[in-house]
Amino acid sequence: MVNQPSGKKSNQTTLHVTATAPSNIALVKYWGKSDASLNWPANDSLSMTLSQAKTTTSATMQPDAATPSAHRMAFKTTGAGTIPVRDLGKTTRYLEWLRNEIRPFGSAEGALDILTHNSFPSSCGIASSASGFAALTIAAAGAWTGAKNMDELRRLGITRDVLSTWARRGSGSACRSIHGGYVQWIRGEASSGQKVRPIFSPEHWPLADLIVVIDRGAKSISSTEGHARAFSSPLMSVRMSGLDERLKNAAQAIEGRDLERLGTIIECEAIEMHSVMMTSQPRTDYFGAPTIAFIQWLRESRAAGNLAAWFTLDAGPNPHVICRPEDADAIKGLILAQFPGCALIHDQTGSGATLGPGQETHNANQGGSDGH
Ligand code: 2P0
Repeated sequence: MVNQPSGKKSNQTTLHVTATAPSNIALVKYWGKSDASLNWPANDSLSMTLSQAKTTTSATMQPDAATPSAHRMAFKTTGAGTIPVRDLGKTTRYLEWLRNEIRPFGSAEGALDILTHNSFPSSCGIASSASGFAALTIAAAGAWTGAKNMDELRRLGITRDVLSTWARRGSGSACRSIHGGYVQWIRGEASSGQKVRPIFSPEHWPLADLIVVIDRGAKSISSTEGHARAFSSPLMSVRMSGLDERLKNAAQAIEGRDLERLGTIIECEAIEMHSVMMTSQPRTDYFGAPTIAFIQWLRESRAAGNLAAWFTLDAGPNPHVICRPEDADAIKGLILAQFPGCALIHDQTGSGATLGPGQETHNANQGGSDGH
């Protein structure tokens, strides 16, 4: 439970709002939890918030729902129209938990119609649970309290810190997507002591993130399951012992805008996290030969002086190539010439989640074009 305001209630006039939340790429990773039920991480992490890869979620109060928890949800997809979500379990449980958190800040009654759209294809190496739960949290808070934008939420006492604390419960990495720029998630000595802090603004050091889609297949092991396996790896204790120092060094590299230093750190970090994954019981392999071929090519090209770019990896096979924005187009050209079958998403440092008035009307129970 976050700090509560002194009984201030909203007038609940706005019933239709749209939240947008970007994904984020971890530079120092969250992998392993001290308490899975609370998404309390085993270590601090540090991420860069993106801008192009984002989730847009609109929420509308249902005027005539059978029960307050009869939420209706749909995904807007590219090419297949609007698809009702059939398995509402995890999201409905989260929304009911969230409703109890929001109640002290304003009315949180009634069921919601929720329509979600990702700007990026699923399973492409972009953390959709981060942007998804961040956008859902903000949209539900807006629809339930009647707040039309982030300022109005803040006036109700629902600050970015509060939203981040809530979103974390839906998916750990979502807490970092509420904020912009470079964001540190501090685990604290107890779960209640966690903090999420934007430590450098996007303007401090804009960087490009070229997401190379080597493999579009859905990953076979969910991140939540992967987290649960992490401590079975004999490498995990070694990893834990060095992470504070690594995060400090990464923050210093960002402060000094030292790309070579940051790049060296993030490559080591990504390989170490995946080494933990591959040595967990049961083992968790998120990439294979095509990703290794890409990494080798990138490192050889860099060593030959052809590009100034470093990779990191999420829980999947698709590398994120971090480089200076002014070099991004040329590096894109080199990647696509070498790997012509890959798709590439050109992203960069972004400024965090937003809330605005609803942009369209919808009915989550209608319009499903493929009966998914
Ligand atoms: C991260 N990842 O720091 C790391 C790096 C993937 C690799 O956070 O169980 O979807 O919902 O809290 O946040 C992915 O895990 O897991 C993740 P849950 P989440 O971004």
